[in-house]
Amino acid sequence: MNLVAAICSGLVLLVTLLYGVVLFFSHSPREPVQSELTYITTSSDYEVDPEPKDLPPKSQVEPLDNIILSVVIPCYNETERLEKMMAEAVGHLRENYSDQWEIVIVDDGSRDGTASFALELAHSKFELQPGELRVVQLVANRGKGGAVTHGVQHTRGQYTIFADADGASKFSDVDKLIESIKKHEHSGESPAMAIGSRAHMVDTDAVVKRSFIRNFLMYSLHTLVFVFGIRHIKDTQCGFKLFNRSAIRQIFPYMHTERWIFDVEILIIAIRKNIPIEEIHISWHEVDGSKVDLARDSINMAIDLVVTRLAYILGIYKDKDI
Ligand SMILES: Nc1nc2c(ncn2[C@@H]2O[C@H](COP(=O)(O)OP(=O)(O)OP(=O)(O)O)[C@@H](O)[C@H]2O)c(=O)[nH]1
Ligand SMILES: *[C@@H]1O[C@H](CO)[C@@H](O)[C@H](O)[C@H]1NC(C)=O
Ligand SMILES: *[C@@H]1O[C@H](CO)[C@@H](O)[C@H](O)[C@H]1NC(C)=O
Ligand SMILES: *[C@@H]1O[C@H](CO)[C@@H](O)[C@H](O)[C@H]1NC(C)=O
Ligand SMILES: [Mg+2]
Repeated sequence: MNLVAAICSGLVLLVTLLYGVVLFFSHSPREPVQSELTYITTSSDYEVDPEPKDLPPKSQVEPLDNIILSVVIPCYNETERLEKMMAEAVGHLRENYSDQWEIVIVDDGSRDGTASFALELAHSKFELQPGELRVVQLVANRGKGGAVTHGVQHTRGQYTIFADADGASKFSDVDKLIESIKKHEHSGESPAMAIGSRAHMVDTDAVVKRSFIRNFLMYSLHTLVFVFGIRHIKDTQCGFKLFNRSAIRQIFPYMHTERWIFDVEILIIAIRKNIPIEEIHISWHEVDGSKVDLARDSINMAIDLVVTRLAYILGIYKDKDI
């Protein structure tokens, strides 16, 4: 009897301790400040329009202004890499979506002038129409997850994709992603998402040429993700993920993780809510200038991964309004 009591109190202590540790490492993202709910764009005479305008509100069900595709680009110090990516994206958007698209740049507290650089490109290089490129500036760096979470909730399109500023993914593959979720479309909510996958490339130059340590960390992360329960998705980390409006409404208001592991949290929420996920092979190439700091970020990623998973199990993170 005493033994049972001892085991029970031991277990209670352990769970309490675990709860405490997970709570300690859990994230609670801050609300956006007023200026982060506005954007800057170019004006009709192609001058940069410094007057900030209000972003569309969060829980919008229907697309606005006939926009089909919104592209969210999280940027942190991207003056070196953004131009090439934007050239590819703008070219494809103009050709395949005429004027029914927008690009939302979320400048995550860059200190190299990424925001004005993007507007200058929009103005003098690509000659974009007002509103086609919107720049949202976060007052302080939140991390890629924070920037993406904020950006995708204030887009206008029927579909929204987030894509990396380095142009590592071939932008025109977005059409394949959209095509793949159309079969899930039926009357009513029908949330759906499609994610780019590099899983077919693990044996090719693009991956093999990465440093040994980089690949070692990649495989360790894959193993950890697998152990922590995302089994049927081969590439969770690809920065090329597309959502329809109801998927955005069901996933992003509930996000917590602001750093690299946010990709996994998106998938955890989607799986918990039975949102269909299409994993689509895309073309992808390694681009220099990575913002991932291997030593620091891989430890943080491992912690975030375990914490995110346990926080849902322990009920510290919730993905429903109660
Ligand atoms: N918002 C935000 N975005 C970031 C931050 N760090 C990186 N990014 C963005 O995240 C995207 C991917 O960053 P990369 O540095 O290309 O990451 P990577 O090492 O290439 O990682 P993989 O593409 O997954 O191999 C880019 O658009 C970056 O600008 C950050 O602190 N905040
Ligand atoms: C979309 O772009 C591709 C090239 O990536 C092209 O082959 C295709 O015809 C375009 N489709 C439309 C509808 O413009
Ligand atoms: C971002 O750019 C600024 C200014 O060039 C620099 O001081 C800072 O260290 C950069 N941050 C990162 C993480 O590259
Ligand atoms: C996506 O969400 C919208 C809600 O705005 C819905 O009308 C549409 O049918 C959904 N489904 C797909 C697969 O696109
Ligand atoms: Mg990259």
